[in-house]
Amino acid sequence: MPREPARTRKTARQTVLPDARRKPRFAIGSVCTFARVPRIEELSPENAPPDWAIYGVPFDGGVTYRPGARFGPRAIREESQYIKRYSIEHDVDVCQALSIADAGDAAVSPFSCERSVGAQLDFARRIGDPDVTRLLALGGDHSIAYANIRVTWERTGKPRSGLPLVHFDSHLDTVDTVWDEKWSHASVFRRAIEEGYVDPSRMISIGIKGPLNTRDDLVFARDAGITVVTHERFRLEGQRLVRSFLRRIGSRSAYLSFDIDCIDPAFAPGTGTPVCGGFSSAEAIAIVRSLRGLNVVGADVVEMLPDRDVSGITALLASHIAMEVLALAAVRASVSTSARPRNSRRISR
Ligand SMILES: [Mn+2]
Repeated sequence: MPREPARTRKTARQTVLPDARRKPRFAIGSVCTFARVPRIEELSPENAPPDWAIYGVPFDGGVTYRPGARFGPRAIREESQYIKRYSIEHDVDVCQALSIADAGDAAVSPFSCERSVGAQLDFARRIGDPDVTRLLALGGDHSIAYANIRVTWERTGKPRSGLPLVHFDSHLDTVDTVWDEKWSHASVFRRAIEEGYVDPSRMISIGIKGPLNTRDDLVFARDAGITVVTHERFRLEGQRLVRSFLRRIGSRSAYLSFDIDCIDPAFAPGTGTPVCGGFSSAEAIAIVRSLRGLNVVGADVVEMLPDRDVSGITALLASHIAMEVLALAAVRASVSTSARPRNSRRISR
């Protein structure tokens, strides 16, 4: 991937942050928003609609083990206050390149995963301008990715082959049913692939690690053509596989789903289905940065569980991962505006 300098546009809508020298980073206004970005209702006219909207999905009714991720969005927002706007590695000012807003939390239906999907769909579809605004969802358990993927697919013109997807996780999340239930955090990509929202031949699952229940758990993913990069395999040839994946999808609109349990519990204990071994925080951030060039048009960061966290380290990491995803989008926005006219801000199909 050639490293073009990410020139920052001059005339675009921007994100206006409070001046940290006047209003310190630890001072919160009416609500605590992600990384101190404005609430979507408070965007100034010149910065509306936002290029990206962050929203929380406080739902954990889809878990197969420990609950509590419903409190993830508020923990991530809380720990995100010290995030800064300029990426050294990408040489891009994320807030200058993109207008970002916090849309608050989605409505959920705590007793029913399927009904909660409906509530989240209704909420997400109304955020910002469907032709402009991309969605980054903070979980919540991984089941909340389904609705965000679906709305992203709708906003990218419903590509018939589905969206390419970069998936970070310990688990494949392609189980058909658990306890006879089709909707859970273990089935999210199975459902999204069945419905055609995701292109499994353009999906890469990074950080998968066992042990699994049975070797049959791998069958669907392999038959569907998902590129499964276990944690062990990533150590051996991960960067090569990521580069070849990026070449294969080119500039197609892609979705990124980040389950915080791909990180070693030593670095991210605040999660509900922990598996030992895994990426360090630094490795995970570096892998996300290595996706530079990815045309990310929707994303989620999920499975952050504050009650199991220590000193907020998992929530802090989740917030930084979310910012790194926005930095990827900022790089694309900066490169594309230097090459194309200003009015080409619509989500590329
Ligand atoms: Mn998952």
